[in-house]
Amino acid sequence: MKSTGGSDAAKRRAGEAAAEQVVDGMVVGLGTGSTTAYAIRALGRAVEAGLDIRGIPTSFQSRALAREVGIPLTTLDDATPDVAIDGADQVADGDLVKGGGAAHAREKVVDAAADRFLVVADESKRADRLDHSIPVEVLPAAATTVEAAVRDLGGDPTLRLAERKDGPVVTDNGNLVLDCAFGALDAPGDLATRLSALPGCVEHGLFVGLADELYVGDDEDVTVER
Ligand code: ABF
Repeated sequence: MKSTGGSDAAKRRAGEAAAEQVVDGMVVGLGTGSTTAYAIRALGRAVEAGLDIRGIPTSFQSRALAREVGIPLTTLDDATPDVAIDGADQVADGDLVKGGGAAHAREKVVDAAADRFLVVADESKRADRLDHSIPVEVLPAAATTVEAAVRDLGGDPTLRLAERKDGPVVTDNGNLVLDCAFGALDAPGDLATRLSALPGCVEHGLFVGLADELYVGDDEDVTVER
């Protein structure tokens, strides 16, 4: 899983501290990304030691990792997550930008459905104000119209390309991603509402007012904010 941002030790501390919140009988939303992967691996070790949980993955990647480490899986059709553990690309005042892994649509569905949403991040993700570009997943047929609408909202959209630049990134849902630069956001909630209203926008990466607890790792410790 590709690693971004701060040190692996800091990510590991955050992920493993959040995993300790999971107890017998829980249904756990399993986020995506390198920090959450530490939580999933810790949960796999706990399952091996006898912890009885079920996971609901948020992406192809997190499903594959959960299966690899032996976490039994379920779906939102059959269970409600007691807790979700998921990473972020940027965190400011409890609000998040997510979607660097193009998994934010399913992440938002699972994270929002959970009774408790635990965000795991290293300290490099913290900001005073959100100014990271906002990933917007769009129906392929709506890419051009959503690009125009994002420009009308004051943003600068760029179609996300695959690493080898031989085509666009295609999400697990078969859609495209526009990375939309808006600069520093004074009112992330307003922008979130406007983006959600665009026809053809499947989901955007602004997670406003969703996080319940923040586990931030550094090279020595983990800070928990509720
Ligand atoms: C997912 O993975 C995201 O929505 C976010 O984009 C990314 C964070 O990855 P990492 O933990 O590798 O920095 O949670």
